[in-house]
Amino acid sequence: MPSDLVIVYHRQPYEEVEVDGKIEFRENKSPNGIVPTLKSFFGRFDKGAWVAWKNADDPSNPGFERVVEIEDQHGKYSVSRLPLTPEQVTSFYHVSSKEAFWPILHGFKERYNYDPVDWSTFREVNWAFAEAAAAEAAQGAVVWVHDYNLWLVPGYLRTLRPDVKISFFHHTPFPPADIFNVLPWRREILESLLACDVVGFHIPRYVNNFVSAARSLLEVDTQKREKVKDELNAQTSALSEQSVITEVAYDGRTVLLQASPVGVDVDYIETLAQSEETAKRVGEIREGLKDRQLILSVGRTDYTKGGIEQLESFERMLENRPDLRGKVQLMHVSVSANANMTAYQQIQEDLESIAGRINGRYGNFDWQPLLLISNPVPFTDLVAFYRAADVAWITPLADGMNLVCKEFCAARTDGDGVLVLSEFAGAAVELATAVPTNPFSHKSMDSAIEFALAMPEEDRRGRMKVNRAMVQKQDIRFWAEDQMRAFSTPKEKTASAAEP
Ligand code: GDG
Repeated sequence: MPSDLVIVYHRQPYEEVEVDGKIEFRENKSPNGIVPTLKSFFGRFDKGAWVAWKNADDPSNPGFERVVEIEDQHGKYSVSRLPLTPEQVTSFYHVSSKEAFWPILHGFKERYNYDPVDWSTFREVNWAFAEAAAAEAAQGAVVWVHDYNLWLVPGYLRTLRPDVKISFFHHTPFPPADIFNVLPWRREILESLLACDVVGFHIPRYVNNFVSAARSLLEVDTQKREKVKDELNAQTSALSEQSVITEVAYDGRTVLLQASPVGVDVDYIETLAQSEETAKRVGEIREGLKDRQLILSVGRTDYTKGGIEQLESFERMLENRPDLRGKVQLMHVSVSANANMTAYQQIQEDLESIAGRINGRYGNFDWQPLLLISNPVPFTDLVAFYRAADVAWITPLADGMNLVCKEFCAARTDGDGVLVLSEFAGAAVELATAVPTNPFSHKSMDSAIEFALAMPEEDRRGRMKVNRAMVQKQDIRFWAEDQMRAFSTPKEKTASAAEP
């Protein structure tokens, strides 16, 4: 049966586990993150489908089926799994997406690696995703494509299925034209994106960057500009925009541009944070701290997340503020999603080396200043650490949104805790009362963390109240509703047509 919502995302929406020699499909272990959120959209449509890839030569799964039917808490949906060879995966994902696009999207021109990109493989893989989506989509269906590694899918899909509604969401930043245009395939990428009905970004700044890139290469007409909603421009000092372009016309079509910040599942996190088990765990953590202040940092091991710069700031603090030695503890959770890539291995080595130096220089029998955690922490534990921390120190050099800082605020049902947040996280546009910091400046990094550690309780609570209100308001459901409005689904249309 054709589907009226097709989600095209490179990752599969479940985990495969082997039970008695047979493969079973299970709900992803991590209840946070974007995958469960995307799946929850299926409940709003009559029939859903997901398109992902699967390693064709995976020896652990000889019974590989191309399309599987899944039934989980979100309903019934089918998953098309494109069989990619290991060479295709390396070329499409690790080389083109991670070595070429990722650094450019985050503004790291110096890390951009052009030579190994095999553009024909990138096109071939994107074409396969587009064909699979076209095969699943019902007449007039919504096809929702996610992230830069599928940049060419909208253009291909538009030629295969002119009838479908195509929406594309960027989870990363979108860089200014002079950085985006470093990509030799810039025109092809932009033309593909302009074949969409809707192109979504987290914040207005990325929308305007996209328009400036499109204008620099193509004859696009700006149709409409709107003042940025107050809640998205909460802080006058935030790196936001006063107004945002909401529509462009290109090649006889109108494309809606949307700034729609992804939120977190506040209800779920609050329930976890208030559970007895969490309270017990928080008690244990605090007891282990022996009255020390806990600074918590969580992020993937990636140069964009600013882990090295953060540890260096912590080292400077211990050097310059002897009075804080023995009084603070930094827990730095940095988990690698691409441990097999050289760039990420190097960061891991650098983190370990700085952590060793800090602990070697300042630690003693009673106190280890820095705990570096490189293995994933169960989400329930993470929430307990969010609750137990005095300060969440979230300092990416560039980040599309950053959900960790929102999870931290959601978990603080006690109303306490300080958030120090990089100005270059998309979330900084929303979280007006976080302590802002510029991770490229030693002075700014060092003063922000010291300011946070010394903040009086009244100020902490006042700031947390404002941030929590924003995280609660613009939660994951808020984002979902925003997306649904842009889709204007056939099901919703039927429902509203039936209203008196
Ligand atoms: C991309 C964009 C954008 C981390 N360590 C552990 C763990 N995590 C979870 C966090 C959070 C998620 O991973 C990280 O989300 P972020 O949003 O911070 O970052 P990216 O992975 O880079 O996500 C980003 C996002 O897409 C959504 O559009 O915000 O800007 O780069 O949920 O909790 N979870 C567990 N253990 C860990 O050790 N269980």
